[in-house]
Amino acid sequence: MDFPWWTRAVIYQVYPRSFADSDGDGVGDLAGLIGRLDHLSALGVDAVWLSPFYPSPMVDFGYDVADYTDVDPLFGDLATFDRLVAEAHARGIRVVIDWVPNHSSDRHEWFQASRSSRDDPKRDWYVWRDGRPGGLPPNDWVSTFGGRAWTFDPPSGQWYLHVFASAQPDLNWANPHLAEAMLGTLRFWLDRGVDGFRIDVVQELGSIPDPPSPQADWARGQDWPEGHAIVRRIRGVLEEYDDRMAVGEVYVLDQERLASFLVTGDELHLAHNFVFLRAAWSAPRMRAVIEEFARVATGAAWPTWCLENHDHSRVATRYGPGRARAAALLLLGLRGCAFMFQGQELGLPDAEIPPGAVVDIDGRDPVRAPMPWEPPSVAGPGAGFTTGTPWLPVVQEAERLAASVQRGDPGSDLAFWTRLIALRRELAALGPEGSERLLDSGDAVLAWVREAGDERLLIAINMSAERVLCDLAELGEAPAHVLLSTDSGRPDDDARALGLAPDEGVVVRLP
Ligand code: TEU
Repeated sequence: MDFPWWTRAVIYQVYPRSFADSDGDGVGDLAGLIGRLDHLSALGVDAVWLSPFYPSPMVDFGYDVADYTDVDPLFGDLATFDRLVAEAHARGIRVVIDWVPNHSSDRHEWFQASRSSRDDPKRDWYVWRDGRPGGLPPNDWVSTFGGRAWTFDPPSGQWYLHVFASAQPDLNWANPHLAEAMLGTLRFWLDRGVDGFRIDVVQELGSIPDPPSPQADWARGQDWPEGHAIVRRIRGVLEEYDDRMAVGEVYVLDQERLASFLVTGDELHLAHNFVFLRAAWSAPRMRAVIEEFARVATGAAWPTWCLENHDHSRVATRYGPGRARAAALLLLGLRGCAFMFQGQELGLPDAEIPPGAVVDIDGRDPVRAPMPWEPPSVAGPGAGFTTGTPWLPVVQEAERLAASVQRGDPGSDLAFWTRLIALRRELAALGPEGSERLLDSGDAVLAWVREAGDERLLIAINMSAERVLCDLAELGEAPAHVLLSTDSGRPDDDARALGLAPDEGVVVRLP
């Protein structure tokens, strides 16, 4: 059986504003990213996913797209993007880009035309409705960022829908011309050599605001039947090309509905699993989530694991700093595609953002703090991210956690991640060909066996605060070998009656 690249991939999310700044304006850019690609090669990742770099007024830092087929001058230009793809491909790193089909910026020329008059040919490219009597909006939907999901446009006397900020009007996929124009933007980037797309808020696609429905419906979290039809058309465009991949941000907290975008094989290849991302650090809870996904992931569905992105508190803060490595083992030891977020390999916590420095509409600045490449004592307050003033402060721990500091330390988080990714490449049992079987290992320990041919591995993570003796039958009588531990000082001795310190995780070769 042949496994496509994305079934085994480790995909590294770059948030371009915060990765590396080449021109000293304090904001990261594509040339900066090119200059740091060797960090990604050394780490061993298979692909990068770039958050939006399109022209944008940056009301939602690029998730408000004003032109789907260009690069914002802040980040570079199309020639730099082409160079990025070439440089990444030369290193064997694929390039996945973000694509935001649910809404554009209100600065997009399509919306400018749409709002100009009720008779404009593009009027119907967005979702316009009459209000209810008494100056009320068409229905009571609320936006994800708070407040009404409708904004009144006095000149034309109608309301437009926006699931997010009012500067992010929802596109009307029911209009065939809009749909064709959007699908054309996919081909634009596919022709430039991108390997896939991360698709923003898939569950909101195809929302039908008629007739006005009560708010309870909205809280359902949507995954509209029309949305599945739209995703099939998107997949159809990818199928015109070889070997491309679509991963959806499907923000539904129900794994069965999540899997419904995957099982038929003609929608998404992969979908981010927010039930997993939001699960508590507890062995029974994690086991339940992983088992449930396995149960509902029939047909073409393939697992995707992800614990961090640009919207959520980082692992080192959410679970605690001592758990970042064990979380890495969880992420990369499970069968499936793994997504990581820039700085996760450094064990970065959320940054403290002074009230005066908060800029995000939804308060997500702490996870978007710039990458600390070098200690501030050496590189100045920009920590090697910028020679200017960073747009957000770097983490307080930059001196200790900077990439250059960790690179020289075999006991660092970065060294652990690098070994773990290498092991995942090396051992077939950790790849897509390796089966996965969760063990009944009690409330403290999450343990599972990966197996391919005669290669058998046990992965065990102590999620409790106590030292435990993990006396699993799988360990057998003969000595087993610890291939990797989150504790870099642990000897690779006999693993029988495996003792695990709090928050320790190990990969053991079974006899
Ligand atoms: O996020 C969608 C989304 O649902 C988030 O608003 C999420 O609920 C919230 O951040 C949880 O804290 C995507 C992008 O990832 C996000 O950055 C954008 O702001 C949003 O879409 C709008 O495009």
